[in-house]
Amino acid sequence: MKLYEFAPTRSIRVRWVLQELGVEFEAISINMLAGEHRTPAFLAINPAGKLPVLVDGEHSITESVAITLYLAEKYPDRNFVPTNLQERAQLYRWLFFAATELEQPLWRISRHTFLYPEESRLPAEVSLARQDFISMAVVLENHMLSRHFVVGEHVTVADFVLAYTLDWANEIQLLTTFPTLAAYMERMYERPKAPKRIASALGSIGS
Ligand SMILES: N[C@@H](CCC(=O)N[C@@H](CS)C(=O)NCC(=O)O)C(=O)O
Repeated sequence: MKLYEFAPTRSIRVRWVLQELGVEFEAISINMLAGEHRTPAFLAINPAGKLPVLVDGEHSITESVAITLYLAEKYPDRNFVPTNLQERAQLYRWLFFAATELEQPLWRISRHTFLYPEESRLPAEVSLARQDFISMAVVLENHMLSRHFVVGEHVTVADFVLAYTLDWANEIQLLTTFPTLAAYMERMYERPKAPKRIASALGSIGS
């Protein structure tokens, strides 16, 4: 398998699952700062020009959350996707929650802080998105008060996806009022096979 990645990005979610599974993969770094994700060669792999991409033989998969589910289902022995229908429903719930309710505000903040051209950035969007994140993080904070993992009693792909998303929030000081989420995220990154945190991955670019 080949993982097209760029260290500090959502690629971390996929790398995390691959490392936890202990499967061999070839890591291909696409330097987004150098615009390598917009070259014809990369656009042939993902016409959206986005990372991560997993290539498994003849199959190419995009969308970080979909890739984590694919990997978990390809290697079912680790139970990263619960077999129980009710637990699986909760897994999907929290994966969608991560990608829509938590990640989208974070993405809006990134866009209006440094991704859009300066003249297109709207400061009001940043404060609205911060508020949107906070009101949804309260829901997860309450859910995690007496829990170790987000679904059931064992780690699932939802924990890897959420931990990365919370680290992203932590990078922009959005976890300061969520001690349970901060502790959960730290606990997840203490796992022996955890990937680098975003800050450390950022620091490793070019080294
Ligand atoms: N929903 C997609 C989002 C992928 C995405 O936007 N990746 C960013 C890096 S984290 C990217 O490649 N951005 C390039 C661009 O938007 O031009 C996923 O989860 O895989």
